Amino acid sequence: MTQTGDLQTKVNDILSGHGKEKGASAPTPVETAASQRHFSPFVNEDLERAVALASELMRIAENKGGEAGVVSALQEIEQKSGTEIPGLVQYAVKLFITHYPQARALVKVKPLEERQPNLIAPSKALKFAGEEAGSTPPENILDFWREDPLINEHHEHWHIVYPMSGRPSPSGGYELGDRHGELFAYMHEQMIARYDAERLAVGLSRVDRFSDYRATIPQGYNPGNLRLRNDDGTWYQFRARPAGATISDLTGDFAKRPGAKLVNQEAFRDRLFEAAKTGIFQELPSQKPVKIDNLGNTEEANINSVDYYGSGNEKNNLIYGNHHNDGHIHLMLFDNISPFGVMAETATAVRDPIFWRWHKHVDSIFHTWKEQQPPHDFSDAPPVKIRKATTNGKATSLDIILCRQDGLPAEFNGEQIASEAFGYSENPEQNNWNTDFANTTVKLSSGETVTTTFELLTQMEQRQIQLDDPPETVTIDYLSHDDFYYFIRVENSSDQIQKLTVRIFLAPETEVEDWSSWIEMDKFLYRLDGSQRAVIFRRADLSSVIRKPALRPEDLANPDSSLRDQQPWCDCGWPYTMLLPRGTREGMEFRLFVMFSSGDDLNLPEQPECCTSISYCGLQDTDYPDKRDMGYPFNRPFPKGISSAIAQYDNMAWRTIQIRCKNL
Ligand SMILES: [Cu+2]
Repeated sequence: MTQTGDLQTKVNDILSGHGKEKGASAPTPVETAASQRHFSPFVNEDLERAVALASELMRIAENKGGEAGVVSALQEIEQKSGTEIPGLVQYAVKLFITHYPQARALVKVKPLEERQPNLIAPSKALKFAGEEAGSTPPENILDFWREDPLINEHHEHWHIVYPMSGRPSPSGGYELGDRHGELFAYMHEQMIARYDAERLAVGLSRVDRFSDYRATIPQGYNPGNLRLRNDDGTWYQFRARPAGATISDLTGDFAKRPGAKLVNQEAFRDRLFEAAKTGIFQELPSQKPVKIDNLGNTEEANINSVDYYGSGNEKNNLIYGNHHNDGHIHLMLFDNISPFGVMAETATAVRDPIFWRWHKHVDSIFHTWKEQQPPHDFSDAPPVKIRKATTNGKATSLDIILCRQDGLPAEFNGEQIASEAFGYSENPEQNNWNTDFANTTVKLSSGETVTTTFELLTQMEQRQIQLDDPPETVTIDYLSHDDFYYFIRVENSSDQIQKLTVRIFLAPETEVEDWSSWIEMDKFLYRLDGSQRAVIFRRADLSSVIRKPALRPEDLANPDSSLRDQQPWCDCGWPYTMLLPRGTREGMEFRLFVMFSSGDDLNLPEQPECCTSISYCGLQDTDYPDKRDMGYPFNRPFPKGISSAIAQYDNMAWRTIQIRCKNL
């Protein structure tokens, strides 16, 4: 085996907890009631210690340099095993690999379902002590979605890329990523918009925020036999949060946290809402204006909070507290009994319905601030025109055209189809510019055909995963969809070249007037010649929100597919399989929105297929690439309504489409 191969094996062993059992004949011990509490990245001092350890590894690696340096760093980490609280060393290794270029060039973090299969198995396969696992009805209808391994991996990975204690660095000066607070707000808000769309599809109402901390929580979550394996080979078993429980004042290890007492959490909550509403952090010794970024930082709370409490639990004179993190701690330890519930881990928290209720509450603080902001002034729109129409209350822009894979030739050139099938021509015989292509089949000069559609298709798929100890194969039901493509027509109203940012969003048809319901689907650059009438071709698998490369069911079912390895950073983002909401068996109406803003908004590297999710993860080692507020234009109220703004401006349009699940 090469040295790099050894290195990869070492990393795999640490992250899967298999290192320590090698050569030992006894089975690994099961540790259900931990004598020592487990690591949680929502506990500031735990994360600070993990970041410090990752930084120490960077220093070791840097001193020696090159591959030998990375080897030395990982040797050091093996010595640390057992000296830190369980779970911390694994987190430090993930931080090190993600944030240290020489390490990520040499080794990969394997997919979560390979590293820790027992942590992502569906609850239906995890019955424990005879009890039904999963969430209580009716929430269990969406267990498949909340428990999707790739969504959980996305959430885990995002927090590794954006640690709230700052990114590890050899010099020890920890800094947050660019616009961390705003992105913390935006990424979680987008997850909720997507979850809301799933809820509406199954007849549930949108998520109800958890804002009354004294109220009982009707939605329970039982993780069953969900467990993770620590780097020392011991297991950590998660505990159920029964329906009808309440949270209470924290005792023991967490008694000195700023928000340990509910009365303090309530005071922090009220002050955060007050700051959001008035636009000023009023209670600070010197008042500070509220911006979305410092509000996100303070709410999380991370090292750039306006009153960060630093490491140590002792400081008790906080004004805005540690609201979001302490909320996770209350909800993972609602009755002060260990072990923790799934809210303790970024790789499991989203499985629990309370995660969504908590984050909807967190989100409502950001929304309160956004509601106070002046509406966008769209007079800075580039001089371009996309046509729109309304027919019987449905949006029917003829410039928004979709094709599924099954409507296109097996091999095709998208740009060529765009101009031949849908484009403008001086020759009236070949001019298709004014045709409405709703469910139409077009014959190309090659003899092949192209069929447009307003129905996108999803389907439930299955794949197998292999559990650990004892080895057992379980089936995961998961959502996926047929590949699809956008063809968007736009006319340059000026004779000047226009560089454009194309922004695509989607919302359930019933929610289109609510700016918080819009799901970002994509953003990218396009260049128009003077007076050009162009048809933009865009593949959905290049979406700015998804991790790259896009993983399809055939990749997920193939354990040998190297596409599945995490290539730290590059592949941060939402899973491609979940790009579309599931819709319904009959077909659920959604609205697809397209907007053009100035191309100066987006600052993308030269290579056209930039690998990361620029929307949810930004770009590595450089500023967030979109100059606009995240979620633009749906990050502000529309005083006269979204429909009227769209009617008024030439640079935006929308179209009603359907999303149908083929095998529900
Ligand atoms: Cu999170």
